[in-house]
Amino acid sequence: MEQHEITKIILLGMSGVGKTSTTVQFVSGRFIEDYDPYYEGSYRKNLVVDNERFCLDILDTAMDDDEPPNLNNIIQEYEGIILMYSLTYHDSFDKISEYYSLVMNIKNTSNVPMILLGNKIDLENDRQVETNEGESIANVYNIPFFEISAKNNIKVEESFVELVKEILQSRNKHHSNTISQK
Ligand SMILES: Nc1nc2c(ncn2[C@@H]2O[C@H](COP(=O)(O)OP(=O)(O)O)[C@@H](O)[C@H]2O)c(=O)[nH]1
Ligand SMILES: [Mg+2]
Repeated sequence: MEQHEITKIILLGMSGVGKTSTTVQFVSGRFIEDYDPYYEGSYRKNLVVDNERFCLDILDTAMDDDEPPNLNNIIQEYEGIILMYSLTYHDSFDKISEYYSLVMNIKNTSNVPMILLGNKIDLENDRQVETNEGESIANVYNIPFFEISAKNNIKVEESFVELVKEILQSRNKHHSNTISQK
Protein backbone atom coordinates (compact mmCIF):
# COMPACT_ATOMS: atom_id res chain seq x y z
CA MET A 1 0.00 0.00 0.00
CA GLU A 2 1.16 3.49 -0.78
CA GLN A 3 2.72 5.53 1.99
CA HIS A 4 0.82 8.36 3.57
CA GLU A 5 2.52 11.53 2.57
CA ILE A 6 3.34 13.82 5.47
CA THR A 7 1.79 17.23 4.91
CA LYS A 8 2.44 20.02 7.35
CA ILE A 9 -0.32 22.38 8.43
CA ILE A 10 -0.18 25.26 10.89
CA LEU A 11 -3.01 27.10 12.67
CA LEU A 12 -2.65 30.80 13.34
CA GLY A 13 -5.01 33.09 15.21
CA MET A 14 -5.47 34.92 18.47
CA SER A 15 -5.63 32.91 21.64
CA GLY A 16 -9.13 31.82 22.55
CA VAL A 17 -10.45 31.52 18.98
CA GLY A 18 -10.54 27.72 19.17
CA LYS A 19 -7.38 26.49 17.45
CA THR A 20 -6.83 23.68 19.96
CA SER A 21 -10.51 22.75 20.10
CA THR A 22 -10.73 22.57 16.31
CA THR A 23 -7.56 20.49 16.03
CA VAL A 24 -8.66 18.06 18.72
CA GLN A 25 -12.15 17.80 17.22
CA PHE A 26 -10.65 17.00 13.83
CA VAL A 27 -8.07 14.55 15.13
CA SER A 28 -10.06 12.74 17.79
CA GLY A 29 -13.72 13.69 17.29
CA ARG A 30 -14.03 15.20 20.72
CA PHE A 31 -14.68 18.59 22.22
CA ILE A 32 -13.08 19.24 25.56
CA GLU A 33 -13.69 22.59 27.24
CA ASP A 34 -10.78 24.68 28.40
CA TYR A 35 -7.37 23.78 27.17
CA ASP A 36 -4.37 25.53 28.56
CA PRO A 37 -4.09 28.53 26.22
CA TYR A 38 -0.30 28.32 26.40
CA TYR A 39 -0.17 24.72 25.31
CA GLU A 40 1.32 24.30 21.89
CA GLY A 41 1.40 20.91 20.30
CA SER A 42 1.38 18.95 17.14
CA TYR A 43 -1.05 16.28 16.08
CA ARG A 44 -1.21 13.75 13.28
CA LYS A 45 -4.19 12.51 11.35
CA ASN A 46 -4.54 10.50 8.17
CA LEU A 47 -6.88 11.76 5.52
CA VAL A 48 -7.75 10.68 1.98
CA VAL A 49 -8.41 13.46 -0.51
CA ASP A 50 -8.92 12.85 -4.23
CA ASN A 51 -7.81 9.24 -3.73
CA GLU A 52 -4.48 10.36 -2.32
CA ARG A 53 -3.43 9.52 1.20
CA PHE A 54 -2.15 12.23 3.46
CA CYS A 55 -0.78 12.20 6.94
CA LEU A 56 -1.52 15.68 8.22
CA ASP A 57 1.03 16.94 10.69
CA ILE A 58 -0.78 19.82 12.38
CA LEU A 59 0.88 22.46 14.52
CA ASP A 60 -1.57 24.06 16.94
CA THR A 61 0.26 27.23 17.89
CA ALA A 62 -0.09 29.14 21.14
CA MET A 63 1.46 32.51 21.58
CA ASP A 64 1.33 35.70 23.43
CA ASP A 65 -1.02 37.87 21.35
CA ASP A 66 0.88 41.03 22.18
CA GLU A 67 4.32 39.70 21.48
CA PRO A 68 4.17 37.10 18.75
CA PRO A 69 7.42 35.17 18.67
CA ASN A 70 9.54 35.05 15.59
CA LEU A 71 7.56 32.68 13.44
CA ASN A 72 9.67 32.91 10.31
CA ASN A 73 11.42 29.60 10.62
CA ILE A 74 8.32 27.82 11.77
CA ILE A 75 5.98 29.11 9.06
CA GLN A 76 8.56 28.38 6.40
CA GLU A 77 8.35 24.69 7.30
CA TYR A 78 4.56 24.46 6.97
CA GLU A 79 2.89 24.02 3.64
CA GLY A 80 -0.76 24.71 4.55
CA ILE A 81 -1.98 27.63 6.65
CA ILE A 82 -5.21 27.97 8.62
CA LEU A 83 -6.09 31.50 9.68
CA MET A 84 -8.70 31.43 12.43
CA TYR A 85 -10.83 33.96 14.24
CA SER A 86 -13.82 33.63 16.51
CA LEU A 87 -17.02 35.11 15.15
CA THR A 88 -17.89 36.06 18.74
CA TYR A 89 -14.89 38.37 19.06
CA HIS A 90 -14.31 41.08 16.49
CA ASP A 91 -10.76 41.82 17.66
CA SER A 92 -9.75 38.30 16.63
CA PHE A 93 -11.08 39.03 13.13
CA ASP A 94 -9.20 42.33 12.99
CA LYS A 95 -5.98 40.41 13.71
CA ILE A 96 -6.38 38.21 10.64
CA SER A 97 -4.79 40.75 8.32
CA GLU A 98 -1.67 40.76 10.52
CA TYR A 99 -1.33 36.98 10.36
CA TYR A 100 -1.95 37.08 6.64
CA SER A 101 0.78 39.69 6.07
CA LEU A 102 3.13 37.78 8.31
CA VAL A 103 2.68 34.63 6.23
CA MET A 104 2.95 36.43 2.89
CA ASN A 105 6.13 38.18 3.98
CA ILE A 106 7.72 34.94 5.03
CA LYS A 107 6.67 32.83 2.06
CA ASN A 108 8.42 33.98 -1.02
CA THR A 109 5.45 33.35 -3.29
CA SER A 110 1.84 34.40 -3.75
CA ASN A 111 0.96 30.73 -4.15
CA VAL A 112 0.36 29.83 -0.49
CA PRO A 113 -2.28 27.19 0.35
CA MET A 114 -4.40 28.87 2.99
CA ILE A 115 -7.97 28.96 4.32
CA LEU A 116 -9.87 31.33 6.59
CA LEU A 117 -12.06 29.94 9.37
CA GLY A 118 -14.56 31.80 11.55
CA ASN A 119 -15.14 29.53 14.55
CA LYS A 120 -17.95 29.26 17.15
CA ILE A 121 -20.92 29.41 14.79
CA ASP A 122 -22.89 27.61 17.53
CA LEU A 123 -22.80 30.91 19.46
CA GLU A 124 -24.97 32.75 16.93
CA ASN A 125 -26.40 35.02 19.64
CA ASP A 126 -22.94 36.31 20.53
CA ARG A 127 -21.91 36.95 16.96
CA GLN A 128 -19.75 40.05 16.45
CA VAL A 129 -18.43 39.27 12.97
CA GLU A 130 -20.94 39.05 10.13
CA THR A 131 -20.60 36.29 7.57
CA ASN A 132 -20.02 38.80 4.77
CA GLU A 133 -17.06 40.31 6.63
CA GLY A 134 -15.31 36.95 6.58
CA GLU A 135 -16.34 36.36 2.98
CA SER A 136 -15.04 39.66 1.78
CA ILE A 137 -11.52 39.35 3.17
CA ALA A 138 -11.37 35.76 1.96
CA ASN A 139 -12.26 37.12 -1.48
CA VAL A 140 -9.52 39.70 -1.28
CA TYR A 141 -7.01 37.04 -0.26
CA ASN A 142 -8.53 34.63 -2.78
CA ILE A 143 -8.75 31.77 -0.26
CA PRO A 144 -11.62 29.48 0.84
CA PHE A 145 -13.68 30.53 3.85
CA PHE A 146 -15.87 28.59 6.26
CA GLU A 147 -17.78 29.37 9.38
CA ILE A 148 -17.34 26.38 11.66
CA SER A 149 -17.99 25.08 15.15
CA ALA A 150 -15.32 23.05 16.90
CA LYS A 151 -17.85 22.39 19.63
CA ASN A 152 -20.62 20.98 17.43
CA ASN A 153 -18.25 19.60 14.82
CA ILE A 154 -19.63 21.76 12.02
CA LYS A 155 -17.48 21.94 8.87
CA VAL A 156 -14.33 20.94 10.75
CA GLU A 157 -13.30 18.03 8.56
CA GLU A 158 -14.51 19.85 5.42
CA SER A 159 -12.13 22.67 6.24
CA PHE A 160 -9.10 20.40 6.47
CA VAL A 161 -10.13 18.64 3.26
CA GLU A 162 -10.42 22.01 1.51
CA LEU A 163 -6.99 23.01 2.72
CA VAL A 164 -5.51 19.78 1.37
CA LYS A 165 -7.17 20.54 -1.98
CA GLU A 166 -5.54 23.96 -1.94
CA ILE A 167 -2.23 22.25 -1.23
CA LEU A 168 -2.70 19.89 -4.17
CA GLN A 169 -3.59 22.77 -6.48
CA SER A 170 -0.59 24.74 -5.40
CA ARG A 171 1.71 21.76 -5.95
CA ASN A 172 0.28 21.31 -9.45
CA LYS A 173 0.76 24.98 -10.25
CA HIS A 174 4.29 24.85 -8.98
CA HIS A 175 4.92 21.74 -11.04
CA SER A 176 3.58 23.24 -14.27
CA ASN A 177 5.55 26.46 -13.69
CA THR A 178 8.70 24.44 -13.25
CA ILE A 179 8.02 22.58 -16.48
CA SER A 180 7.20 25.70 -18.51
CA GLN A 181 10.44 27.32 -17.34
CA LYS A 182 12.48 24.51 -18.79
N1 LIG B 1 -19.13 27.54 22.03
C1 LIG B 1 -17.94 27.24 21.50
N2 LIG B 1 -16.84 27.36 22.25
C2 LIG B 1 -15.66 27.05 21.69
C3 LIG B 1 -15.56 26.59 20.35
N3 LIG B 1 -14.26 26.36 20.08
C4 LIG B 1 -13.58 26.67 21.20
N4 LIG B 1 -14.42 27.07 22.18
C5 LIG B 1 -14.05 27.52 23.53
O1 LIG B 1 -13.23 28.67 23.41
C6 LIG B 1 -12.18 28.65 24.37
C7 LIG B 1 -10.83 28.70 23.68
O2 LIG B 1 -10.67 27.53 22.90
P1 LIG B 1 -9.20 26.99 22.55
O3 LIG B 1 -9.38 25.82 21.64
O4 LIG B 1 -8.40 26.77 23.79
O5 LIG B 1 -8.62 28.25 21.75
P2 LIG B 1 -7.10 28.51 21.28
O6 LIG B 1 -6.50 29.42 22.29
O7 LIG B 1 -7.24 29.21 19.95
O8 LIG B 1 -6.42 27.19 21.17
C8 LIG B 1 -12.37 27.36 25.19
O9 LIG B 1 -13.11 27.68 26.34
C9 LIG B 1 -13.19 26.49 24.27
O10 LIG B 1 -13.98 25.56 24.97
C10 LIG B 1 -16.77 26.45 19.59
O11 LIG B 1 -16.81 26.07 18.41
N5 LIG B 1 -17.93 26.81 20.23
MG1 LIG C 1 -4.71 26.53 22.11
